[in-house]
Amino acid sequence: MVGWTGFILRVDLSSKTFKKEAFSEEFARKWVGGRGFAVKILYDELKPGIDPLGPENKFVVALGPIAGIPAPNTGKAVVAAKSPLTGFYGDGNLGTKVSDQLRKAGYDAMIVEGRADRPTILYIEDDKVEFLPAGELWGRGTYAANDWIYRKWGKGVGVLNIGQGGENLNRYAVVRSLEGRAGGRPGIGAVMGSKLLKAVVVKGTRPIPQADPALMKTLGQGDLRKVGEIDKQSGWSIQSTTGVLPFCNEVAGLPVRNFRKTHHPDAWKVDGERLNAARIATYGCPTCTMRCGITIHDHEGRESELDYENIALLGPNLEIFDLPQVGSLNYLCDDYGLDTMSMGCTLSFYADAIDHGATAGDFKFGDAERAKELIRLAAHREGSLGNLLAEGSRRMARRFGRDSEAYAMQVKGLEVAAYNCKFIPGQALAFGVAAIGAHHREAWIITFEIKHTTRESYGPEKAAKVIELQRIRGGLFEFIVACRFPWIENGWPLDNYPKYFNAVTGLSWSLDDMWTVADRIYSLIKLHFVREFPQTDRTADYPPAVWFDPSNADTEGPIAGKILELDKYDGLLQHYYDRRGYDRRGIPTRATLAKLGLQEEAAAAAKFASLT
Ligand code: PTT
Ligand code: SF4
Repeated sequence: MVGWTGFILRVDLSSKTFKKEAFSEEFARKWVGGRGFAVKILYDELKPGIDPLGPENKFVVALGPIAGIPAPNTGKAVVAAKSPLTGFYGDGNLGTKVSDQLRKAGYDAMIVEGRADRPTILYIEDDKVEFLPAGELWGRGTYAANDWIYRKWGKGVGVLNIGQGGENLNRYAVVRSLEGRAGGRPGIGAVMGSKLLKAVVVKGTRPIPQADPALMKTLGQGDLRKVGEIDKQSGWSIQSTTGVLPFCNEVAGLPVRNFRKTHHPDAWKVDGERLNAARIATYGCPTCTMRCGITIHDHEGRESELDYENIALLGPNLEIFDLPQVGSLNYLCDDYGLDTMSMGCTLSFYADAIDHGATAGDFKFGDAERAKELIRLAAHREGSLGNLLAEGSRRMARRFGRDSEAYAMQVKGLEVAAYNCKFIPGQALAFGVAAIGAHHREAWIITFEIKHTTRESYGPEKAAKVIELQRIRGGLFEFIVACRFPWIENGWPLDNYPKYFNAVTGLSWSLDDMWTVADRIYSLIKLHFVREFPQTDRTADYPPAVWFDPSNADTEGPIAGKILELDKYDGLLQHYYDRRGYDRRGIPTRATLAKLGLQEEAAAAAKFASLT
């Protein structure tokens, strides 16, 4: 086996021991890496029903065969665990030097088990693993923790760390890395916190194994240059992801006021042009020539890195149209290590619930100062309100009752990304069937749907497009482990990725081989969900009910009087199931599982739920 290091590092925090475990060539070929490795490991090793915040959960960091090798945007890593927010497999993908450092240390993945007896920093250097006291770092924010780590070990090390959000088991706490990177939306930072693991620091000194290093060097370095040149011509990095904001506003797809409204005349105040004009610095992940991290001075004068999702969900969604104030909310989320997207949706849900009499409270849309205080409470689980906010919108709605779950903007417990699907059926489906809950990573169909098809259609072409995008976005880029932006934003051809994969592994895979792995991963994540929720049915794949409520339709603008229709959405969902080979409950059939080589996994699931 070439192209993989062939080893996983298994660390037990309870006993302070570690093992270097070899994995088989069959495992490597079947699951490739990243999300593939993570879901297979967690499916096999976690007993169904365990507490995600208990010592039985495992924190996995997984890399792919091209992770860390100089080639377009390979400086990424997948972090995964059973999610405290959703109750089944959850993961995220973040830019970090861990991508190359862990591989140079000799591992393609790391599994962290148990629970430390005191706050700990895990230090890995090649074959050495140390369990160091986190002492003075516990209780401090991610920026201070990162700086402390850089001072101690230098800037070359790979770092994953958490802030007060993860320490206090906020259910949507993220893992942070570098100056502005964050990943693991479904509470993977809280899983680190539950293990008293403040940070992982990695240093590796060996070469990453490659079948044809000379070919990979020519391909990788040449293509890095080309991607950088394309980016300069396209100008994408000028506004980066925030370039999409005026489009969403124009087509009535922006989340405003907890997604009640779809556009706003003041949206321009927080758009990509304003962001670029306020730019003070630019950051990027390792091996990237597109560098999309734009920072501005926030309201308090601190440096804050903003993307579209962060701006839309902490800005217009809360009816805040002051960019420095949005920067402040974002800064706090980054420093405390909270997911900006779930925090934004949780705050907007809280304001909406107060408006609708589901609870009493003093938070109003547009109140940036109170929002800052609420973020602090949520990060520290301070008081009953902090404890409530730290649970995320679905648990809050279940506590409030009064039909408030209809407007808790989440699917399977994960808050939705910043695309208001009141009348965008394909994107609503993409959220409904996203593997880990409503994440736009899986399929981002909105521009295709609005620019290239009929927006009104609930036809099979949209289900087919969602699957095509899931295979690329939620599949290929997550198991090969590279950033998808060169492809999605600058049209870098997909067939480059099998070329890189083949150069490092010596195999001759095509994109079709990649799609098989992607489908296998999707089916296994679904089995993970089914094992945890055996009574599940197709309603688990429905988006928030408010998008089907005629009384919630816009009264003016491009989609006035229009709203999603439930029976038609259900038909679109069926097109998706038919194409995927899932039954009417949305569970892969035995035949589908057999085709993907998942007979053993099916047998494990069949002990808990009936398979057809
Ligand atoms: C991702 C999610 C996103 S997706 C955003 S903005 W985006 C939010 N960013 C947050 C943040 O910042 N701080 C914070 N405290 N919470 C945040 N939560 C949100 O997290 C990210 C980029 C982006 S910016 C996107 S789309 C792409 N995502 C990729 C992906 O998922 N896979 C992949 N192979 N390539 C990707 N490239 C792009 O990476 P999660 P990052 Mg993030 C500050 O991980 O859990 O998936 O959540 O990783 O290194 O910050 O890069 O408009
Ligand atoms: Fe990171 Fe942005 Fe580069 Fe992707 S394009 S690797 S998210 S800096």
